[in-house]
Amino acid sequence: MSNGLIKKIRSGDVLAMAKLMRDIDNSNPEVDKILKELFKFSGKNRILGVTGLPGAGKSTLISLLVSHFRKKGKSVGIVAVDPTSPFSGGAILGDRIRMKEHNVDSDVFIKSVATRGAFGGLSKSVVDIVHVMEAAKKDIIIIETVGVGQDEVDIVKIADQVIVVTAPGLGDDIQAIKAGLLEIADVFVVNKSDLQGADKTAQELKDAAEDKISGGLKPIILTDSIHEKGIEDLIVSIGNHKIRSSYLDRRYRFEIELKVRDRLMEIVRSSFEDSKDLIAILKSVSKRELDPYTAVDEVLKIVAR
Ligand SMILES: Nc1nc2c(ncn2[C@@H]2O[C@H](COP(=O)(O)OP(=O)(O)OP(=O)(O)O)[C@@H](O)[C@H]2O)c(=O)[nH]1
Ligand SMILES: [Mg+2]
Repeated sequence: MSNGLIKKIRSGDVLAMAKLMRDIDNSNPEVDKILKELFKFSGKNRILGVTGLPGAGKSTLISLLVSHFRKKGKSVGIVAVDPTSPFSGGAILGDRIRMKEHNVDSDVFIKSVATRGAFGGLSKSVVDIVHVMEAAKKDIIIIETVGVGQDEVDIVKIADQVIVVTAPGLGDDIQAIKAGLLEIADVFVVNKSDLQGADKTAQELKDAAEDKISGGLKPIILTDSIHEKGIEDLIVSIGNHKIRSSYLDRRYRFEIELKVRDRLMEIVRSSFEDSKDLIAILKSVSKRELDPYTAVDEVLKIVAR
């Protein structure tokens, strides 16, 4: 049964992919079995993380990248985390329409993931969805996320190249970029270079990056996504990117830590429902016979058994 499904996923069957991703969204327990099988296909395709300030033009930029990749005959998977604005741009819209018409095969597969929902659900869903896209042989997988919350910043750790996008006119833009993003960026894009202040934004970014980043300044590329300027430079930078030898270590360490955290949380939560030992610990804390700090040690001893 799962063999048939895996075959379909491998062939990029849109319906099979969409169904599996829905099961991932709904934390269907059957899903892990399939994902285990799919793992052998992971770690071979390009994964780009596109993050940065809200409204900087990430989606517009991604649409242009996608149309470039499509011209080169590459298939693309996009994971959009909590998209506030839908994708625009002929390339993607065109493919979306084609997707609807054929419904069996598509070269651009877009999946939106909502941040609202279960604890830690965001990163877990994205990690699993990317595994499905890798198995479905998407040559390039792009993760779009707003770089504001910690979860959103962390998730780009699964990308082999991280593009941090900013733009002039977004207020205290550079300050708003988390230090963590400056660290994790492989390339910076100052989009909306058609607007006043783009050079100033680039300079501020350079200063901030020099302050915060050890080991070499990362490239800063100016783009104007509306008039399609500077995109070539970004494409070259993506093409030339040397994936760090430590990339897969970083990626899978993040994935394992995430899954361990989720699993532990689940065990602790359900234990408070049905484990006499945990309930007893809780009662002791409520009666103030035990402090919560000692309680943590006790709980960990029990769940690690
Ligand atoms: N002037 C100008 N406007 C742009 C440029 N790129 C994008 N925009 C506009 O900026 C707005 C936001 O663009 P999006 O691509 O949705 O930005 P985003 O970063 O994906 O936004 P969120 O996903 O909501 O964080 C849209 O109205 C775009 O048309 C550009 O290079 N110049
Ligand atoms: Mg967007």
